[in-house]
Amino acid sequence: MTTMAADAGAYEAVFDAALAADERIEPRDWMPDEYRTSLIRQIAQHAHSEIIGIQPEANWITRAPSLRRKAILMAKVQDEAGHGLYLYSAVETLGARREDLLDKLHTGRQKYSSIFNYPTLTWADVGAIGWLVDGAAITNQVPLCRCSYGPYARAMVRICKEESFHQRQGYELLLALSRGTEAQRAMAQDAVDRWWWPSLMMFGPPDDESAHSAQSMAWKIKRHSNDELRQRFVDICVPQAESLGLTLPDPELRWNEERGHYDFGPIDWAEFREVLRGNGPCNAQRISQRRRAHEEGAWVREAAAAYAAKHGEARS
Ligand code: BYC
Repeated sequence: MTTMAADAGAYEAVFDAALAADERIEPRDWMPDEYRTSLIRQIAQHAHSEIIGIQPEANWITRAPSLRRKAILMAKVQDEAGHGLYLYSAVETLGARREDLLDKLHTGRQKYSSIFNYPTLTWADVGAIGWLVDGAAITNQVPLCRCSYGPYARAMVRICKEESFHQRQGYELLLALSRGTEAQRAMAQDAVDRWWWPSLMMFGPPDDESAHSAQSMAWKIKRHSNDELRQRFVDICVPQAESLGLTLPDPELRWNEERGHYDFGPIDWAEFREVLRGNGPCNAQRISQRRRAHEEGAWVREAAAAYAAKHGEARS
């Protein structure tokens, strides 16, 4: 064995032992290339989702029905931009360059969550996104606070706290509509009907089709499979829908005493695959708007770089 091969073996043993002991892997630690690449893939996709996720909700800032609702929505959207910043910073600790990641997003070489390719047709959609989309995000992301990669896990702690507020504001918004006029209640129900199934798709493909789950779970990046988290989310939502006075659009939804979980109907995976292929209702609009925002923000990036260079703060 060459010295280099012996070194790599020793490093790998340290990495494996750290994972086995549930210790965190930090940026300067040795890690397998595939672990690094998979983390860059997942965290970049997550960061892109946060900033693309701004679009459907920001759409309603100018049309919020009261000053209070407008202030709440603006704060939420600002939080999402902040989540993007934490996550791009986390992915940079793995050696990825932010410009490259954004370029990959803008040219369709990296994904963002399928959920943000659906339109926000009414004010109630802001409530449905908060309740269901942020609710699904929390269910998926709380276990990521225990992810083996330190910077990602730490970013998730703060993100989850903020997402909890978002989920509550969505629930409270829908409750107000559901207890309002008949037209308001109908608007809330229609929004829940449209967002329910896409929210279940957020958890990713079924376990037997999930390309990355087994390896990601072995590396303790993911702690639960896509289907486990999806089931957990359904179980949480059913009683909440009842207290909201709204129904979920699934005639097969019923409590299964033996499993101790709610059974639910089949998910339209053909629709999910179409959205991932770029053929969802809003894919083209989301990307063109993102590209335009990036181009229009060029002067800010140039000014910041010039300022940093002048004050000796330029990053290598
Ligand atoms: N949309 O092997 P799999 C939020 C891709 S919430 C698009 O199971 P993995 C927010 C997957 O990337 C949303 N693509 O993958 C909330 C892979 O393709 P690649 C963001 C999806 O990684 C409110 C392929 O399908 N959250 O930010 O083991 C307001 C096979 O899947 C989706 C996160 O990103 C999807 N729904 O599991 C604002 C959480 N699902 O990469 C913002 C972190 C799967 O081979 N991410 N794909 O080309 C994760 O937990 C995991 O990456 C996933 C997928 C559970 C999403």
